[in-house]
Amino acid sequence: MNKRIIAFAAALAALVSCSSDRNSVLKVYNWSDYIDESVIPEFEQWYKEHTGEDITVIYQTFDVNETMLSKIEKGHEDYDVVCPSDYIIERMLNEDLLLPLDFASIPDSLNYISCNTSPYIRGMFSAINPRIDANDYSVAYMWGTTGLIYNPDFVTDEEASTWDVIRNPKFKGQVLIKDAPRDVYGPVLIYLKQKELAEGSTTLQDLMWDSSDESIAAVEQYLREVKEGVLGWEADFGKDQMTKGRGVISLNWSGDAVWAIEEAAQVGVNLSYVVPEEGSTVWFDGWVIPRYACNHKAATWFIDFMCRPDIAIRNMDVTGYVSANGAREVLDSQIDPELDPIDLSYFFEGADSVRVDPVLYPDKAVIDRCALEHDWGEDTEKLLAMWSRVKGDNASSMTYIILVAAVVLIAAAYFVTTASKRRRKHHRR
Ligand code: SPD
Repeated sequence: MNKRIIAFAAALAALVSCSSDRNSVLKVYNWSDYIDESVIPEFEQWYKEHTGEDITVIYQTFDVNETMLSKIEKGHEDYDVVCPSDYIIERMLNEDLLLPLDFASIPDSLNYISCNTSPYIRGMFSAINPRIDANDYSVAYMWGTTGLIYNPDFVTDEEASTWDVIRNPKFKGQVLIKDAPRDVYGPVLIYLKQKELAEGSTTLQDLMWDSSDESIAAVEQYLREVKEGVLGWEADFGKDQMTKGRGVISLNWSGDAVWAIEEAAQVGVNLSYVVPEEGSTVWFDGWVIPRYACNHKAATWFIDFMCRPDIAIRNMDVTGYVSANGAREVLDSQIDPELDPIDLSYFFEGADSVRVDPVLYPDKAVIDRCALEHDWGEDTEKLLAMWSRVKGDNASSMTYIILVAAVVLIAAAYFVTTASKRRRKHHRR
């Protein structure tokens, strides 16, 4: 039986197993810190107002793409809407885990999907999967780059202009690395292949497909050196650690950078963000309806609601991430006359000189040195194994220290008790 038949049979079984009360429940599974949570009850009201039906949203979060994927891929969980990143959307399409989107049921006056049809976003979504157009199965939510948040009081702009700063012994114990294997692998490989990139014997795009044993081994070796100076492999606490001044460099996403820079400024900590000169990844997270979903109707309406420009602006303001929404009012909401103008014409028509935060919306020159990650299929296991080897050493040395400490404590307690028993015996005599 091929994969598609298995997936279809499983989906049929899932649909049959959807209980009747699922019509009034919508299960949303999103990244943590990735929404203004006040929009959720508003969606419930809006849905009731326009469909006459009650809906209760069960909202759950994840920190790592792979956790979310495994729940659906292996656990067949009945989430109605989830928000994977580009290369995971690619994989879910390859494994037939997504349902095509159909907004025909939503009245024209309430259909906000067209706001998300910026040619740039549509083009990038078409590039997600070379075989299947991801635009038919997903709607972009937020997007950004991978780069470095740094504290310019300790790290110079020149030092932060290269990925190699994460290995600089000067910053030992103050480096935070995102616990996201693909998002770390890409930049490190780009750094290691600078010479080949400069010579033209490889391209950024080629590197996004490079799952060779040789490249994985080179990245592993490099990360083992980086690890000497790592303060933490973080899923979501890096931005906070930077804000509190505990870290001075964080390999992170642009949205976390926007959040951290704003928070830090309020407590007098200076932070900046850069996409290093060697190049990086540009990423897109999009709403999808997994094959095992039970409430397609509410899922479709939820995705539509997320595209409403005022909702998109609120989600941006709370999370620091940049909406994929191409509506002019979204751009207008971000204009700040005190900022230098940048070229955003690739995203908003005619916006070749707009005063917006370049961390939020990367300038065209930054986008030109970034590439989209791709699904490696079964080779992903090799990457995940490498990642646990690199991080796992930490856990085992820590486990070892705890074990030794426990043995020492037990032995000490034993000797103290035995000695005091002996003393008591001696006194009694
Ligand atoms: N706290 C929400 C973070 C979501 C960022 N998604 C980035 C994915 C890059 N592959």
